[in-house]
Amino acid sequence: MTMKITSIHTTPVLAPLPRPVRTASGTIGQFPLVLIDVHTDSDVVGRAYAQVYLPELLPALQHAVSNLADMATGLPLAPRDIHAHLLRRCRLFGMKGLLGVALGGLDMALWDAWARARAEPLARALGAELRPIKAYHSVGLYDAKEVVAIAQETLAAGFAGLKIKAGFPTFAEDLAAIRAAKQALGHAAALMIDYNQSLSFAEAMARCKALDDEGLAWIEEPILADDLEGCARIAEAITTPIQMGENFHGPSEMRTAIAARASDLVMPDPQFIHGVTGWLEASALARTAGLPMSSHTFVEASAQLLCATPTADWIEVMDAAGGLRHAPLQIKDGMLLPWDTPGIGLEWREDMIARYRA
Ligand code: SMN
Ligand code: MG
Repeated sequence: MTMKITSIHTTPVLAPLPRPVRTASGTIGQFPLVLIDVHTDSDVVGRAYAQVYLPELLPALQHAVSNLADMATGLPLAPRDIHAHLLRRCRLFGMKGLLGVALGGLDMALWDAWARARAEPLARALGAELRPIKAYHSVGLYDAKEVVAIAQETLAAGFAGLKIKAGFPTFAEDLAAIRAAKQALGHAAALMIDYNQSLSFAEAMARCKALDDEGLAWIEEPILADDLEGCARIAEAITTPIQMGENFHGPSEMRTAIAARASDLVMPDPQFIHGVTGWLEASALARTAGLPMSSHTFVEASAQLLCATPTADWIEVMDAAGGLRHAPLQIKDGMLLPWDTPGIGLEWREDMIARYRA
C-alpha cells in the first residue's frame, strides 16, 4: 500500500561554516539552507535541504519550496511521478533558477522518504551497494601563505584531494597559491582549482594555458557556465581537464553541454540538476558520453548517489549542513564512507536548528 504525503514543512536556517567560503565571484559566510521535511501517513519523514548562496534570497527559496510542496501534498509517495507532475504543472513557467532548485530539494526529500520507507540507504534502495568514494576537501580562495595550513589540514583529515578557488586579480597570485598548495600537498593529494566563472574568455584562455603544466586534476568553471562554446574552446586548447556542472539547471542543460563538448568532466549539483530524479538521468548521460561524473556540495545525498553513478569520480566535501547534523562525515584513506543508514541519512540537531534558524 503506497504511503501518502500528508504535509511538507520548510525551515530556513543560516548554517554555520568552519570558515567563510571566499570565491572570485562572492563570499559565503553562513550557508542559507531551507530544511525540508516530508511527512507521510506513516511514521516515515523524508528529510533533505535546498541551498542558496545569498541570505537575501532565502525567503524566496523557502516560498518556492513551499509552493511546490503544496502541489505535492496529498499525493502518493512516488518520487518519479511527483517529479513528472511538477514538471507538467510548471511547464508554462519553466523549471529553471530558484524554482528548479526548489524542485531539486523537494525531490531529494521525497526520495529520502521513499528509501526510509524501505529501511535502506538511498543507494541500496536504488539497486547499488554502498562503497567508499574518492573525496576532496573543497575550500575558498587563499593566498600562497594561507593555503599552506589549509593543505596540511586537508592531509591530516585524510582527503585524497584539495580544491582551492582561483581568480585573484593577477595570474601571479593564482600561480603562487597553486604552487604553495602543491608543495604542501606533495604527492599525497590531488589539487583542483575553481575559477567560479570569474574570468573573461581571453583571460581564461591565457591563465589556463599558463597553468597547463602545473599537474592540476582539473580547472573548474573558468568562464561563465552558459558560454558553452567558450568552454569547449578552452577545453580543446589545453590538456588539463576542464570541469563544470554545478550550474547545469536540469539534465537537459547537461545534455546540451555534453553535445557542445564544453568540458572533459562533469559535476552536477544534486539540487540544480533537479534532485535524485534529475541526477539519475544525468548519470546516464555521463555514462553514454563516457564522462567521469563528480558531485557539487550536498555531500550527504552525493555520497549515496555516486554509489549509483556508473562513471562516479570524486565527491566534493564542502559540508554546508555539518553544523546542524548529528552524524559526522567519515573520511578515511582518501575516501568518504557513505552512511549505512536509511535514506540520505540526515538527522538534525534540533538545538542547532533553533540556534541558527533564520
Ligand atoms: C561553490 C559554489 C557555491 C557554493 C559553494 C561552493 C564552488 C564549488 O563552485 O565548486 O565548490
Ligand atoms: Mg565550483
